[in-house]
Amino acid sequence: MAIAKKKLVQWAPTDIKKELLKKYPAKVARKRAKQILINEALENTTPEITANVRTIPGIITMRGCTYAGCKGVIMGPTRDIVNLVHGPIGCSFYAWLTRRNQTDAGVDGENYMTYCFSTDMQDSDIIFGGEKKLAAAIQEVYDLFHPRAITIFATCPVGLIGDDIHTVARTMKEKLGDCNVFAFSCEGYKGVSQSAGHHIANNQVFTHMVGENNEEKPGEYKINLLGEYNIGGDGFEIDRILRKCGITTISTFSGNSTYDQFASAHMADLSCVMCHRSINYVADMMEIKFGIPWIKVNFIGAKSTIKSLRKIAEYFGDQKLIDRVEAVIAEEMPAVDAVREDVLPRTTGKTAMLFVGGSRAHHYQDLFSEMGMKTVSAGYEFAHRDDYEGRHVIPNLKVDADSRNIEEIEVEADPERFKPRKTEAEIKALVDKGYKFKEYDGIIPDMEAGSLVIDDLNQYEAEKLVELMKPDIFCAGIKEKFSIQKLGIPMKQLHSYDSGGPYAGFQGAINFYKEIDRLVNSKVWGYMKAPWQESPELSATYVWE
Ligand code: CFM
Repeated sequence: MAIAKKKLVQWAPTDIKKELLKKYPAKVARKRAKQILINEALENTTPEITANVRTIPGIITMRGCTYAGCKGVIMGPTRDIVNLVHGPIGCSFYAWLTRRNQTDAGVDGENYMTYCFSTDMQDSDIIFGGEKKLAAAIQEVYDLFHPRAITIFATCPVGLIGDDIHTVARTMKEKLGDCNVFAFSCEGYKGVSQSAGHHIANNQVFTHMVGENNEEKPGEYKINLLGEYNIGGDGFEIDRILRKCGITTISTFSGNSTYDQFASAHMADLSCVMCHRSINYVADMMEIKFGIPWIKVNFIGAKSTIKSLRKIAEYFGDQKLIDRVEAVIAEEMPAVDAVREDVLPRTTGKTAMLFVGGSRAHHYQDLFSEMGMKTVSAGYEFAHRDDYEGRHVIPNLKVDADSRNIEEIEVEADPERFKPRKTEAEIKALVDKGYKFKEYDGIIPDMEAGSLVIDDLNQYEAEKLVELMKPDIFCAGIKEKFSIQKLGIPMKQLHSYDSGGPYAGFQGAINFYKEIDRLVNSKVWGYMKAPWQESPELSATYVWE
């Protein structure tokens, strides 16, 4: 049933929380209460939220599985590596091109992203084992494409029957000779969400590819862009801006990435972390092993883009780069401001809700605030406490059976290749000026007091929240799209961007302003009731009546 549009939020946050929990059995309500937080300004501390815990069975979560995080999120956007799924065909089919990570084949022309590689396990493979079939599939891939690498992904049944995918991978790597073959134990059930899959993928990427190519790369101001997956072409827009500034991207993890980018990542002089959730530990490992410092950046929102560019320039500290960055900002901003000023009178004062993944629910608040819009409630599907409260909580994170399930790899300084990029005095000079390395404060400090921060929001709570707070726009994913629209509220997918984007960088901000203006000011939601529901004109009786 359509909800009549009413502007005023009449419910106090505490009452909203109570309403969300009211229908649950006592035990479930107690558990969910810890994941629903009313933001309050506390002196020097951030309120604590429970996150990265199992979803309660029976609840329709927005989350995905561990395999999705490994195969789809981290490895999916690589273009010259063949990603071979060991499992029933459904796991491949439903992960085939459903995430809008774009690729550009480049001069080498290699791009396997549009293919769907699977061992297509059958009942007999489940009963008698699928290792032989996997070896044959690897051979077939090699004979057909001769890629630099073939990676193998375990799906749930593979874990259950115990196929030893790592031994198959090692044997095939030796046999093939010139093709790197390695595997991921990323069965869907392995962790509480896709976040576990990110970790499994990144550990193997770091172990099997990073540091393989010691060739010096051309270019100045060399960076790694970590946690940028080129959804809707975001990465292309960021690349455009960085190139214009004269900054060289040695590797992107992993939007439109190549094998060689991973292999050369240790040749960069700074790691810039876009999505903290999916990759912050890689930034740490790069620093420990090779001496590359890292900073948090955000290219979502024009202001955030400017801030991030300046932060990169300040790190290198070269006047030529600092001037170039300022020139690019001055060149790009008039077009951004023109569109922003045009939409502002129509968007100011509107409200948004964002429930997306593990970083966008935070990043996109910048874009909305540039449009004068307020985020009244937000949360992540699978982020950890540090993404909510900031990295200072990391030492106190509870280790439970689920997190223990995910391997932490031990990294040490590389005896030959560890090279501090700056002297201690240089780092100290930057820090004294207020420069922040390895820092992420999370979503909570950026949200207003009284706003609702909710972890792992589910279908029921999403609908209830919309019903109570009537936001002007709701942002989440495809599973939420139509149930929210049926409530008469515009819904924007912030995973796939529906069919839009890019939304990163300067051009992305322009695209976003226009799109959100169109959505929140559309009159279509006023026509949710069909004319005959409002005033029935036809009536009839059956002949036998
Ligand atoms: Fe990082 Fe992502 Fe996200 Fe993520 Fe994702 Fe994604 Fe996302 Mo969908 S890596 S945490 S697992 S920014 S696929 S590109 S949009 S949930 S907020």
